[in-house]
Amino acid sequence: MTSPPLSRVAVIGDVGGHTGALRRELRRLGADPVEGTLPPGLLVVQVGDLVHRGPDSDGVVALVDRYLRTQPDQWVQLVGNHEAQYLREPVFDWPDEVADATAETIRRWWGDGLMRVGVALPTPDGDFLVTHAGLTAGMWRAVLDTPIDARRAARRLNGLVGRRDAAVFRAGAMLGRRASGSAGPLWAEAASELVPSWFQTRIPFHQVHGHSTLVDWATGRFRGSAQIEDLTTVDPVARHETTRLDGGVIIGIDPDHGVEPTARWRSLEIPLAGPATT
Ligand SMILES: [Mn+2]
Repeated sequence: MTSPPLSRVAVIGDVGGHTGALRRELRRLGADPVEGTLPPGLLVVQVGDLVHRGPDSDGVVALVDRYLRTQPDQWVQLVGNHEAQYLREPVFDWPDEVADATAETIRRWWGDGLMRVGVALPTPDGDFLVTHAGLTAGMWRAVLDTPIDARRAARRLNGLVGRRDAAVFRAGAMLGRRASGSAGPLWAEAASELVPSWFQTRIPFHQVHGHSTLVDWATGRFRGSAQIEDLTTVDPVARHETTRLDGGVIIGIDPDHGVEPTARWRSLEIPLAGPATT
């Protein structure tokens, strides 16, 4: 049996244990979260941080596990720093923990290669690289050896797993370190590390990331330098932030859910021009 080609992608930002918010968005995209089916032609990419903050991390992981089991060609799951807490020695304190079975599911995804570091998406507007926190210029240069396209970048990022884990999991300012243009793809902070890292270097392809935001949505104010604000367009309804750089755009899509879910947010929907690469 052959499936129809995938014609569109929805990149879903951080979920943070909010099953209701994830189900609602999937339903809007034409999925049936009860039956666990995705509409033909739709690829879902979730950027990681499925768990913690909200009330039902276990439910979120179970929901995603169902899609990964039944429609693995239509769901790309990326790893976030919150999933990483269950893959290695925890690097930060977090008040709530997922159930043992949920932690096992997260480890199984990682061990089976069902949870990736990055994915490349060809679109009519050029190729996008999607990672949890974004690919910094320092990581692109020193660890990946300056890949010129998103497909190579995704392959090299995923190829680091098990060989150069320290680079994959490299922390940054969010763990109290000095802001670094070489922070890793699970940790780079958008305002202080990711976006500024590309100011001196032409960005070779577009990027989408979750993990952190340029705008403090509680106040509506930008974090970081005035330069970032000048280059960035904000969609407050979708909670998307698009920064135009020389060579491409960086789009942040973290809805910034807290203990309560964000009321209004959306996935980033883009037409697909070819198969995704991991
Ligand atoms: Mn994160």
